[in-house]
Amino acid sequence: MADCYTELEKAVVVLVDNFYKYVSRHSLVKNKISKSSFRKMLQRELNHMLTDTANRKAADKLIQDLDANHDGRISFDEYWTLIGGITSPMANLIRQQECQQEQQPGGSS
Ligand SMILES: [Ca+2]
Repeated sequence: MADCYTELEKAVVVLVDNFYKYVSRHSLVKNKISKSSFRKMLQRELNHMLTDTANRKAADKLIQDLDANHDGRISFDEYWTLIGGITSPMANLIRQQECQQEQQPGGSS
């Protein structure tokens, strides 16, 4: 079935799969990522887009900011806030690059 997915649908599946990859399976708390697993995810999966992923203090600060209900774990909604936080500046960057390309003399016409 996944073969017929569009690029966007595949990207959504990747984002959802990535969350469940780091969910603590042996924990009594279901469907949430522990702090240590979240730190692991930052280092392994987001080390090009986020700086300081190996810095424990910076990672803990990020977890604190995302942990909306202060239970010390990252739910799917809280994880999604992180994804939004990463993609929003990326969208701005892509828009800026497109504007610069349009303004360059001799650019594509
Ligand atoms: Ca939480």
